[in-house]
Amino acid sequence: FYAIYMRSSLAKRVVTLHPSPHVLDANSTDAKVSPERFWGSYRPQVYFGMKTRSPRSIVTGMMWMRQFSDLDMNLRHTCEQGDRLQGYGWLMHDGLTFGVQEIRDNDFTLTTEFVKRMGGDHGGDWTWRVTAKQHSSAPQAPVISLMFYAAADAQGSLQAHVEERNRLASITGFSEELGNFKITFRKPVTGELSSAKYATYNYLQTVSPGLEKLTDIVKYSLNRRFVYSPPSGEKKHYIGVDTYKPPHHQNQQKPDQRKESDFVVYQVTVQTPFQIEVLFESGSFHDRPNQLVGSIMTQELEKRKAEFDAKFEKAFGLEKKGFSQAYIKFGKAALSNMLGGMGYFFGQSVVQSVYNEYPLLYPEGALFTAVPSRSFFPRGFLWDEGFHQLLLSKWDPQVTREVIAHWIDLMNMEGWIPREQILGDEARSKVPAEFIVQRNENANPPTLFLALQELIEQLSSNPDKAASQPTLHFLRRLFPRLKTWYEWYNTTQTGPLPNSYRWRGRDKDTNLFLNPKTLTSGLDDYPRASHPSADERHVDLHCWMALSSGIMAKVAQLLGEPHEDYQLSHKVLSDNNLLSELHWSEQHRAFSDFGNHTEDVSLQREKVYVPPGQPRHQFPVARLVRSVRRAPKAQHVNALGYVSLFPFLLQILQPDSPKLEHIFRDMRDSNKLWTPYGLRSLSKSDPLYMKRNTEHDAPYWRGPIWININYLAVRALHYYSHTEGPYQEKAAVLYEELRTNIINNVYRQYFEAGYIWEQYNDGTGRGQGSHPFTGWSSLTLLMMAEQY
Ligand code: 6A9
Repeated sequence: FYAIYMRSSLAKRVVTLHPSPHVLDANSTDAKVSPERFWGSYRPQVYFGMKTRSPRSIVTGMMWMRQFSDLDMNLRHTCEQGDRLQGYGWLMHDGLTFGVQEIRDNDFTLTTEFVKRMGGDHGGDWTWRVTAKQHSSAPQAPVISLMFYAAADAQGSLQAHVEERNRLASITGFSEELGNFKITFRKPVTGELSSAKYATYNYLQTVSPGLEKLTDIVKYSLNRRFVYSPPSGEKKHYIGVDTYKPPHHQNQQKPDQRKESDFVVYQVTVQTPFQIEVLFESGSFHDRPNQLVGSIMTQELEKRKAEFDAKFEKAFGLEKKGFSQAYIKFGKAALSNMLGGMGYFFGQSVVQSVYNEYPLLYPEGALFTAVPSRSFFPRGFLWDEGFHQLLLSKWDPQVTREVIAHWIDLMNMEGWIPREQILGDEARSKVPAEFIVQRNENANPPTLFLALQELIEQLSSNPDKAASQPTLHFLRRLFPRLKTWYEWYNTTQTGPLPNSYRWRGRDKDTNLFLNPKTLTSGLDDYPRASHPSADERHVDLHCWMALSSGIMAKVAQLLGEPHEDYQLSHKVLSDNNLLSELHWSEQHRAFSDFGNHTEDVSLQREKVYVPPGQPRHQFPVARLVRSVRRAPKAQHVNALGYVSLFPFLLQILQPDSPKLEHIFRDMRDSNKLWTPYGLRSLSKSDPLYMKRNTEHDAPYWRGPIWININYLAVRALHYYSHTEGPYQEKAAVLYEELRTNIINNVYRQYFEAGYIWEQYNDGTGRGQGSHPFTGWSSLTLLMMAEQY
């Protein structure tokens, strides 16, 4: 009985939040406390939409489709790579008051803009303006349907107000966080001053059991019976929202238990070019001077754009550095997409510890965070976020403080934070079931310390005491939890030898991978010891801990808290002799992991026994499995690549360390890490270079160029080139070359292929993987600005 009791109470630990006070007050994101940040484009997973920073926000959004197209179904809503848009993303976005986005569809471009206006008690008003223009290549002006909607999420109500038969003039509504409000749909016009264009109207007023169902509800309501009949042109049938009829096959599924909430869609169908405005007005905003529409909207937009341009130049100084307007435009897009990619998520993770038989639901929680990719992974990732905040802290340190606070407040009593945050139905609907569960042994690089380092540096470089207060106050609230977080790494991720570390979460019981993955390190399939074991030690984690202990010491010191233990850990972990003892391989002349390892592995087709006389096709296709030709033994791992660079990347190496010479040589060697587009993740001469991990698992961190690590490399080169030492000049030369290569390539790919990408091909420089990927790849802007 005791054993059972023990297990269940231990099982609860994983889903029990840490008891120390939250960094954020419970109401910190409420409209009353933080009105300017209440409304925002916090739905990065849709092409265009806004919501408030509240758990069950009313959401607003836009879908669109081209009429009379050969493509039968081209309804666009959530960002999907399968839509094959030529490009989309924010050109300008200040994270606070306005944004300008351009969406390039096949033969037309939609510009989606929003401006907010403060007033009343619920975060004020906003106006959207959508401008559509056909491409010069389009054979004729396309007819487009825009579908603007509002949807409630388990609370609040919406009423449709129809005028002139089918035209939905407005939606009024009420919710806890917004009070009363009104959304008005203006008629399309050609330009700001011109009169209304011919258009047809449809609307849908229905209910939805959850936000992830909105696209399907619209899709299953579409009907071809409507007639488009412009004054000078032929009559044609077009597709419009009608009444919602759930598809039959859904009957088999178990009925949705969730509460149904109001969902109202306004469809306007009109030929390009046109412009259309939608206004949100808060009922509590009484002394509104005028409506934010037409020329007033234009003035407001122009004002915000000018302010944005000025602030951008002040923060990043690209003009002063002599960058051309095209580069500056790219830089603005990089920043704007990271800001415009911020989301506010609410929900529960699904977690698993060794003590529970089945996955458990984590407590409900909120996360305000940037996301790596609006299309493919529009959700929070722990180590991505530290990189994101390196950029955002230069623009708005308040954002960085709030984001770190949200992440740290998600910590459980053990000190663990789930690595990938899949919160809420919408987020979950994008992730296959097998990827949802998060395990509490698993870490992810503590890059939030990089962001904290930046905040601390801002403190010391700013003589204004009053300006330091928000960060000091934040650090004071953060510190108790930060200690626990640091301790969690320092106890659960230790290695076999004193002061060594080991990533958990590698699968040792399989022969299905060429090299079992280390997802927790963030470098997924980067080669590690071939045979995972408790005897491993990982050099990247060692360096992360050296960095983290140093920042812990600094924060403690700033706050007047005991800092000696952190200082001591930092000293030990940064000791170059110890580092070499644990991780330098004389044989490979590189820093390396150590573990039970053999190089002699390959994937081989398994033999399938087919009894004589039986037809071959009745037996399963043989799988690829790993064959090990020579037994593993305890040794340094031969891989050369990003992991080998960590003592340099995180600036643990002393400037006079002779190891720098080897590192610089390998970096500059085109047969190893150097390419004209940045450093490749794994040496071209490595046995696992560009090798698949399984039949279905293409190489990921085994060659391609990743911008987060390249950012760290450029930053480290900058440091070593500004620090006295025998390799100072070499570092300066490498710095110039590497920085230029990366900037030019990411820039070129953006203009040629329409996106900032997840990674870049080491042979051609071409962008590949998810796109847009305006998470850490946007750090290119910091390299342009030379702000490290
Ligand atoms: C799996 C597929 C629709 C992988 O940028 C986020 C992470 C990084 O933290 C990590 O270092 N990416 C990098 O190696 C992307 C991970 C995406 C996992 C999604 C589900 C969804 O299918």
